[in-house]
Amino acid sequence: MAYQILVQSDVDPYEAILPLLSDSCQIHMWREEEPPADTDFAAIEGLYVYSHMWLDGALMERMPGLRVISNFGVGCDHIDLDGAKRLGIPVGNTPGVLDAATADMTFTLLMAAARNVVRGDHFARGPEFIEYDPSFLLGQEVAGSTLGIVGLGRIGYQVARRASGFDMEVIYHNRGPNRRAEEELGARYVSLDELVSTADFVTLTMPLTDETRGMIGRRELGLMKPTAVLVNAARGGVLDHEALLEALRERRIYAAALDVTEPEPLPRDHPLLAMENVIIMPHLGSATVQTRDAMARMSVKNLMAGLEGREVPYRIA
Ligand code: 8YV
Repeated sequence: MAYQILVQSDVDPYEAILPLLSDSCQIHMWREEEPPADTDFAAIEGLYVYSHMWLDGALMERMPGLRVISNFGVGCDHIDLDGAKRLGIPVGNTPGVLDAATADMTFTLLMAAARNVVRGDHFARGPEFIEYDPSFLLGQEVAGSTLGIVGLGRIGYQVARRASGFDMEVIYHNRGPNRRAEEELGARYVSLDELVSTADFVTLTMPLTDETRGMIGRRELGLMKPTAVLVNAARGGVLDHEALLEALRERRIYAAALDVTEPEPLPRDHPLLAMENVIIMPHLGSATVQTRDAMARMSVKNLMAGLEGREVPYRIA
């Protein structure tokens, strides 16, 4: 008999996912904010979370047969983890497989913002580029500079590895020290204030939690160097967007690059979208074919384990 699963997703799930489930599961789609009115909640055994729609504990409570929640992605700030814990429902995620891709994107954004890649591209295509000028669009030197990583976990470690290839000094701030990064890469633990005031590049790769929400605000941005670049590859909520807008308008930092925003997407008339000194991506950190395939397999493994009554292999709560 097929397992009854609810797939929460406001877009079509990545093409590799549903075929992995279709043999063993009967799939019910949940596309809108609320699950479809005709959902037989009592029958649902598994929840597969694809997009970043909020999943509330109250809803889990309405599914007495729910044995597992599987999230496509590592960050689970859109899931009421406390609610799941309270109900004893294991939640699986996809750590590790997306570290390299996300670190690559973090570094891509760092380089692109430092060296004006997006502005340069627009300029080179536009009507004003009629004469080469060596004084134009001077960026910030990456090689030999200081990188400050806020949140040196798995992804941050990969960012630090990439930085060592660019002869960067790596400082970091975290909940606790990361001995491996210190020993292998010479990363040095500092306070958040020291990090933001001394780094030439600040990259954010921490999870969004009650502690990290709004962690980079007016004060932290105010401490940054006027030549510094900020890259957010974490979640929009860790950064105060109003304060960022001010800092960019007043040129108190050199540039920012955001893979993520809050809300996501930003309203189409949001003033950040009109700024030249910010690069904004549509949350592409882990968006490679290889990583998406690996995330699909891992998240399906978690789901199937829970449905079959086995230990969820990658469990966050
Ligand atoms: C995913 C991410 O693309 O894993 C995460 O936390 O932010 C991204 O890698 C996303 O969660 C899938 O929707």
